[in-house]
Amino acid sequence: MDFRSSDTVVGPRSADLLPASATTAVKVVIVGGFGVGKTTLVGSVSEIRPLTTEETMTQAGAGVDDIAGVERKTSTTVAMDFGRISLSDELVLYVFGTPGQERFWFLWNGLFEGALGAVVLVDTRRLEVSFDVIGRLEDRGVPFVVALNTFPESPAYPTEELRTALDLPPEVPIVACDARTRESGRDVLMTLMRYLYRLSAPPAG
Ligand SMILES: Nc1nc2c(ncn2[C@@H]2O[C@H](COP(=O)(O)OP(=O)(O)OP(=O)(O)O)[C@@H](O)[C@H]2O)c(=O)[nH]1
Ligand SMILES: [Mg+2]
Repeated sequence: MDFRSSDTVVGPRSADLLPASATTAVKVVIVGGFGVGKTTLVGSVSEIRPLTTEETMTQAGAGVDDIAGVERKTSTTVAMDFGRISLSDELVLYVFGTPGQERFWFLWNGLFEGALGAVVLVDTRRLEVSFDVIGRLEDRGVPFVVALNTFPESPAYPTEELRTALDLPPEVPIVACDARTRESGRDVLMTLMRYLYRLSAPPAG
């Protein structure tokens, strides 16, 4: 899809999608278990009004939606989140958030098409919801960084303890963040871009 062609863009004007100075546009995906803050992160970093596909959680989801630990949550992503952020004058990131609930995970295929990397958002109070997500990324061979979203009662584990618990290789960056603030979300995306750059750079020596 050519974001510059106004004919093909439905919704925001094409100028909203790609600033004139941008020379590189990169697609990244935010993944994570149910209710870890993916939609919040996309919304806080985006410079354009984020596109979200949130639906109210209803009684129909009772017994299907696992709300343990996130009892106050009233809505959930059913297709995707979309936002845009300029990390520099030239570099623009298109940020796609995935649905957290397993019954919507079949949508991952489309959301990962053309993506260079991913952020795994983790709620350290509910580490177990991250295991499958990380496994699926590894199966796909998509490079990722891990961002620990800080909630008020989040236990503060030492990073290396979390690395072991999540069975992450030593090179995968782990950073703390607050998905509600733009600066913090931006730092996470910068960490991902630096990591992707390191992976693509030829080894020194
Ligand atoms: N305290 C705190 N609350 C947060 C943070 N991030 C998100 N929340 C809250 O946690 C709830 C879940 O956030 P969402 O952004 O909807 O989570 P999600 O991962 O998109 O959820 P699904 O799409 O249903 O998987 C919301 O009520 C947010 O306001 C955070 O960093 N700190
Ligand atoms: Mg969501």
